[in-house]
Amino acid sequence: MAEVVEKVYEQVVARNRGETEFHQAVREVLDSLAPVIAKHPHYADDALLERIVEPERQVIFRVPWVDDAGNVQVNRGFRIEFNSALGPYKGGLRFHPSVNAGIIKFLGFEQIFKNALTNQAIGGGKGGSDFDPHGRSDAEVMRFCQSFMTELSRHIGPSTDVPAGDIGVGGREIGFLFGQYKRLRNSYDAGVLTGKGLGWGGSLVRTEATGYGTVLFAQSMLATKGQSLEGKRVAVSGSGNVAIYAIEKAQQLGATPITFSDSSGYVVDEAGVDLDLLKQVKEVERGRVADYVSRRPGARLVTEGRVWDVPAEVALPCATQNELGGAGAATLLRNGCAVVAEGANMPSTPEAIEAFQAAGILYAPGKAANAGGVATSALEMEQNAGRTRWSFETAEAKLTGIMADIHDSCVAAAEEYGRPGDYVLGANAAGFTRVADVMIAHGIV
Ligand code: NDP
Ligand code: 2IT
Repeated sequence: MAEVVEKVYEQVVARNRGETEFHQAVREVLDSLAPVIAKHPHYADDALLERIVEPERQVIFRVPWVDDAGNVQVNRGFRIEFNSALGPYKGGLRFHPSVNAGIIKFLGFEQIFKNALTNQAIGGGKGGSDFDPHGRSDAEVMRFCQSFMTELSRHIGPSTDVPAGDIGVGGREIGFLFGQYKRLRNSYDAGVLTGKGLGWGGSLVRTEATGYGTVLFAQSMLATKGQSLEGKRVAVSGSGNVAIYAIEKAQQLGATPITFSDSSGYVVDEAGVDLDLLKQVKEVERGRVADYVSRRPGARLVTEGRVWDVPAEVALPCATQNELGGAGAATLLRNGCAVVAEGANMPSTPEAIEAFQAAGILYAPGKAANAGGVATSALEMEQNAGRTRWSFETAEAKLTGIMADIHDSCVAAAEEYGRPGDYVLGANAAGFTRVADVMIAHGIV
């Protein structure tokens, strides 16, 4: 059976040359599927595997815009509409200089299975641009977003494709994107984007959802061992949307987050992160982690090595792909780390995952642990369609229920395919079978 998946993998590498992140994401899913296909061989019929690794549509476009100095800048925009079996394509937009087709494809591929795990009616997609918002004025970001949306608007819609935020895309960018979409279409389609502001169709809890969900997932994993987050030291990477609200929920559950980072280094705050200060620096001032240290006695900035060098019982990688490698995993394990839950997408390298699984610690892949963000986006779509607004408590209760269900689906699938406690197999198998069953029902499309 392994040959079937091997052949599909080789084809993916041949067809998508040099797109190493995409190869990595496909490899992980296909490896998990070997036992699924051995038990249910019909999932390999009718080229289903070959179809699921091939995006339904890929859009790549020019994004010209004028900077504050009057110079014309040209970026590249992407939207990969990967799979619409379960619902409209759904997934974020990433603005970061590293963005290329392979990165958007890996994110779109992961999104298919993540979205299936939420049990909501959302397909998988992803988009973005190699535009770097760091150091750009609000006016520059607005002009970029308007140009980006002028092209993207041809391809999206509340029942077709519904983008949201990701790295470099938050409330400010979603506002500019929505304003331009509304102007171009002359239509107030609130459900065309999620992560909107609360005054114009946004959902309470969407801002917090990814970080909160990641910590709730870690708590569910610990509960299987009769433990909780109470009193545990937590190492968090990143200092953006996901990291900030992972820290907030970990604190609410009695844990002590002691680190965060950005691309300039990481901060260790042994007294526990001062969340109000972190939000002020990152969300209000759009500053760097050094700005926190300069105002927080006892906190230190480290510019060598990785946040994983700091001893902690729980690790929450919340920055970017492949930020936690084999060396980081070895250090975490040596220092007694017993739980890793991924707030970011694919932050652990294959070597790191192998080390966590060999050590038998609790390890949750991003497509399960960070699904709370997109799940709450689907709740936002639901509110938009019903022209209604839920309270914070209602939305948070729904998020909590969804994260518990995802956890239980992963546990059940891992047991069904003979690897109890393997959340990678569990997430991939549970997500895949939901999508595959619907693809079969829809015929060869
Ligand atoms: P933000 O842009 O809000 O924050 C990203 C953070 O990660 C920043 O601290 C940034 O530092 C750091 N970072 C990004 N790229 C790099 C890099 N190449 N090297 C070092 N540090 C880096 O993004 P989010 O918090 O929204 O996203 C973080 C992760 O979570 C991503 O993997 C994203 O795909 C994933 N995710 C996000 C969801 C969401 O709802 N927002 C949902 C599910 C997953 P700096 O500013 O210096 O670049
Ligand atoms: O990776 C992700 O799941 C996201 N960036 C959120 C996607 C969404 O549509 O809310």
